[in-house]
Formats: sequence, C-alpha cells, structure tokens
Amino acid sequence: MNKYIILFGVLILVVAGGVIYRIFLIPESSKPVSTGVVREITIVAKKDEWRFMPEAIEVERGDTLVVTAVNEDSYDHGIGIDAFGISQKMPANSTIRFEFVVTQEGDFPFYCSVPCGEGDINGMHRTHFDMIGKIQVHSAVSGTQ
Ligand SMILES: [Cu+2]
Repeated sequence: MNKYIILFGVLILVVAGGVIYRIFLIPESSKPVSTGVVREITIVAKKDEWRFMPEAIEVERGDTLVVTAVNEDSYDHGIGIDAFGISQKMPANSTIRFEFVVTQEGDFPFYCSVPCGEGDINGMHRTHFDMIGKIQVHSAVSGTQ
C-alpha cells in the first residue's frame, strides 16, 4: 500500500514539475503562441524546373499557414518541413492543401521529399536536390498571447 502512495507522490511531482516548467521556466522562444493570423500560401513545383516557387516565405511565429502546394509536373514530388512535422506527397499534376502553426522562430528549410530526377533548364542543370526553400519565421510583433 505504501509504495502506491510513494508512486502517487512521484507522479504528482512530475506533473507539477511539468506545469511549473510550462508556466515559469520555458524559454520565451519556445512558448506556444498563436497570433490568430491565417496566411494562405501557395508553393508551386514549377514544371520541369526542379524548383519550388517561391523559394523563401516570410511569416511570423504563431501564424497559421494554410499551404496550397501545386505540382505542375507529370511526376511526383513531395514537400517536407521537418521543423513543423510536415511531410506530404505531391502527386503528379495535382494540388494538395495542408496547414500548420509556425511555433518556432528562425529559418527552416522545406524540400522535395520524393526523388524526382533531374534535367536541364535554361542551360542550368537542376536536380531533385535543388528543390529547397526556406521559411523565415520572425517574432510576432504583437508578442505572445
Ligand atoms: Cu524531388
């Protein structure tokens, strides 16, 4: 019987520690935020260019991004944004939509997550590995909520 009381006490300590951390100790840059701003963003995999357009996206931390990802190619691509747990297939000649909240400040890459070949465009050789871009997340002007 006594060991259950000890277990319970440990459990309470762990939970209380977590609550205290979340409220008082968590670094400002890691606090969950929501600006309430919803940004519609379109990312296009340009036909036979092995390029995402745009290659740079600027947002504020706490924004909700509603992404429309268009694949103009007759072969599959994908889009991965590791920092925000995004990995989506972009099937040939299709449009997908997904959304997420940018919870962290900084520069985060997005990239093609499906091997998609290579080719020459305007005298430039481009490949699957050139399909990268970045999301620049600034601190929200309005601060945390
Ligand atoms: Cu690719």
